[in-house]
Amino acid sequence: METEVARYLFIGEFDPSLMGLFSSRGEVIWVSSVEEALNQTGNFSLVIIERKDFSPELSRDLSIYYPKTPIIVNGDGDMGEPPPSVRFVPFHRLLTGQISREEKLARTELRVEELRRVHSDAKKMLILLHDNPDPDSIASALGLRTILRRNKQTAVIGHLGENISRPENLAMIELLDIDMEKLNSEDTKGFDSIALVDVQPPYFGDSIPEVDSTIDHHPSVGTYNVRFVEIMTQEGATSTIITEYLRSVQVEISERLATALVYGIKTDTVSLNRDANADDVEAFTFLYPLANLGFLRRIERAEMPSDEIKCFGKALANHWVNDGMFFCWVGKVDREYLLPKMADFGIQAKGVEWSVAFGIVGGSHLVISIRNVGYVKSAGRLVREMFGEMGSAGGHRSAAKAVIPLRNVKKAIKSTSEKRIINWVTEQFLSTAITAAENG
Ligand SMILES: [Mn+2]
Repeated sequence: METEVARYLFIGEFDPSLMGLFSSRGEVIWVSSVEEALNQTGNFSLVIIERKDFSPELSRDLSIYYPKTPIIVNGDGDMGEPPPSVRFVPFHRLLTGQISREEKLARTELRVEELRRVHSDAKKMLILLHDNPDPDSIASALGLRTILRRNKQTAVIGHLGENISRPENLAMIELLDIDMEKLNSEDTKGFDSIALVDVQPPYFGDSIPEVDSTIDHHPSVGTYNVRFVEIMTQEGATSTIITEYLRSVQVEISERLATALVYGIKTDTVSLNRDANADDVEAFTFLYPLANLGFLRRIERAEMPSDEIKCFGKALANHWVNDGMFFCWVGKVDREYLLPKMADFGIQAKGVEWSVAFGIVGGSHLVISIRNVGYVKSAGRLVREMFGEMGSAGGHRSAAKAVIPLRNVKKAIKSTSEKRIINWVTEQFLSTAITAAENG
């Protein structure tokens, strides 16, 4: 088959730079009048008309001469409805959009340079995650290591707290061959600098040394001093911030890193459904073609052990709904991931605006996982108000959790019996939800 060279017909007074853009793609013919336009021979791939030269009559004449050629007019909605096969496109706005995108990237690049300087002197640094590393935090750590041009010898990815338990997270770590170290607070002293991703210094209290940089999308709690801080609460995932960083400095994003970041954005935004904004969608769209979709599928259908499925089923069967709130008591569990899974499930119940799953994790902490439908009071704010004084509590608009040491529960309600805890948590939510509703 013969491949035809693209031919563009410009009618009217155009900025020569615009034609410059097209001449790299094919032949450009530029005429100033309609008569000239209708005197051309051969066919065109596209006709482009300046707005003041356009009229419906002209487009009709052109369609007779060039019946298979689409027409684009530099114009917008105030020119009325375009005739068939004509599109109005405001060129100046297209160019401004592109320029503001470049401006944003250039600005981000300056930030990345600042971040690189903060860690440049460290021989060995630590990228520290919160105690229950989730895909967003793991992917962000990998991305940060790439941004800082480091490897597993010069930048250790670590976390305090328990072993990772969620099957999907284990599958992610295994399939993508991610090296993570479980540390205690003494270990954190052995590094030349510390970077936090997806978490902020107050989370750790006094258990770690001074932090050098923080990148997060959770709201700030308390004040702290770090040399570099990037908090973007409008983003659905820290992976989105990291992706923008990577793009601004034009480093190559490996298949492994792209897969991790896609999964990070996907889980933190529940497949772009929860707290996702245009940046998350943009980052996701950029990464998706670079990711290994086979791995992604295998991570997402990671296996759950049979005894946990039984526990899940039993707890769900015993759920109760009160005032549009779904409650699910899970009892004693070893692995925390069951709670958010159940809370996610509960929010799908009919007529429900809030979903609360709670239980005792590791025999020592009451963990409460909360979801809402998104248009009610912020879940993060609600749990901070209710439980902020007793333990760690926080999250986003539609997803949050509280972790309260059992000894603090005992102080508050003089008991740690299951029945008392269930009643207490239920009452807390029902009374606070009522005030939340009154305040709109
Ligand atoms: Mn996150």
